[in-house]
Amino acid sequence: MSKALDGVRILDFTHVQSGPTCTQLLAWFGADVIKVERAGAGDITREQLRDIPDVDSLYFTMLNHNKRSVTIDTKNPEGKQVLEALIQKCDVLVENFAPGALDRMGFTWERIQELNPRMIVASVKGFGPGPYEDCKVYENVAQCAGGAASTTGFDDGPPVVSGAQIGDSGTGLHLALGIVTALYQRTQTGRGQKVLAAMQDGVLNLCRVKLRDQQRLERTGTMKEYPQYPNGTFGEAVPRAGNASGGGQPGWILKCKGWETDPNAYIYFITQAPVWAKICNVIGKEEWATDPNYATPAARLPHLKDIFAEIERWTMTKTKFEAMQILNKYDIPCGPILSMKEIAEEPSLRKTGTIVEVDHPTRGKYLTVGNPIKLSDSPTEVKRSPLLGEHTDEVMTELGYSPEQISALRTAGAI
Ligand code: CAO
Repeated sequence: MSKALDGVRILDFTHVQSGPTCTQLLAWFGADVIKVERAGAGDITREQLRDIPDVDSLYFTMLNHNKRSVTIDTKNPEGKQVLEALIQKCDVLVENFAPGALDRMGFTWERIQELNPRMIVASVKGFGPGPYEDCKVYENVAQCAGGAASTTGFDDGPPVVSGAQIGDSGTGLHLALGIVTALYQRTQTGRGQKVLAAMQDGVLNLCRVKLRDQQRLERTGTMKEYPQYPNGTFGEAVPRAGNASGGGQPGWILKCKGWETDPNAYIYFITQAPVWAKICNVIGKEEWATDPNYATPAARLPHLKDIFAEIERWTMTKTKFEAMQILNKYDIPCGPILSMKEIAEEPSLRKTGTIVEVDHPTRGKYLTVGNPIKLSDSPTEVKRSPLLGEHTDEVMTELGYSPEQISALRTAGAI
């Protein structure tokens, strides 16, 4: 079966996590992704957090599936010429170097346009234009600068970063959408364009509801769904909301049977208004369904702490899975806190290809997260990540270099 991005060639100049997340998605949708790496070293993540000596790390293998790897020294004049040939053959150049690195290499937007006016140049940077535009940025910096950390955690504790890589993988996703959009526009204009996804912007986009809350707070001085209401105090900025659900349906994380020894024996429980009477029945507080202090969502807001304490008395008598089973029967929205171990072993995720086992020539078998976006006419087959420079000869031959030229460039240290 054909793939959605068949025929699209990507010059993948990405490293670490944000850029590689983006190009991996494009590869899964069928693009030919040619990852350009530094000879001898490659993407720094190949050797970071290694669990097996001298073998590409899981960090690298899990972010670089379905790509080809070529090694080019792009600071070597002959290496630069190879890169120019690649620019002429590709549709998109994706990069997430520190600000200015591509220009310093000699590949300014103007130069790239000269070589290939159809080329789309897509970049992840830490910040957009402004006071921090020259800064190098990693995941947690973006989470802090994008508003996620100040709004995550508990009111009486410090800001907290999330385990979800919203700065890196989140921005990679934003960039991928920018690229396919630019490819679509190119079908009408015939021209390439620059695509920029700044990590601060990507995180802020995911924190959109918190900017909503900032304005609500400024207007009314309070937010009734936050745990600070009614007894705590609100300051000038959106506070950390603990595990509150943040929307119109109050929720909280509650202990389940076994919580004393299992750090993940918890359930997320939402007191959705339409099923309030069913919740009251399940937890044995039938009178709350009609008590004017509890019967309506507005009446419940000042009592949420007590309500969740009462529900927790019930959830603590059940495992998270037992509680799920019972609550689902009544359409009460809830979700178990799943550990990574439980997720890795979950058969339904294996069945859908969301968790995939991949074989690697030097590592052996390992688990990875497959393509979370499923297209009915463009199925994803997850293929192992390339070894460093595995496809240098193959790609050079496709670019028209003869075996003799390839060998001379290798001797010159260009590839
Ligand atoms: N041949 C020769 N040189 C190469 C090369 C190649 N094939 N590939 C890269 N290089 C060189 C670049 O030319 C550049 O050199 P100069 O600094 O002399 O211009 C250098 O390698 C690139 O380095 P960098 O500054 O991008 O890398 P770093 O490890 O110092 O910083 C990071 C890493 C991520 C902080 C930085 O790249 C960055 O801020 N990127 C943008 C934001 C981003 O994506 N962050 C998320 C990373 S994932 O957590």
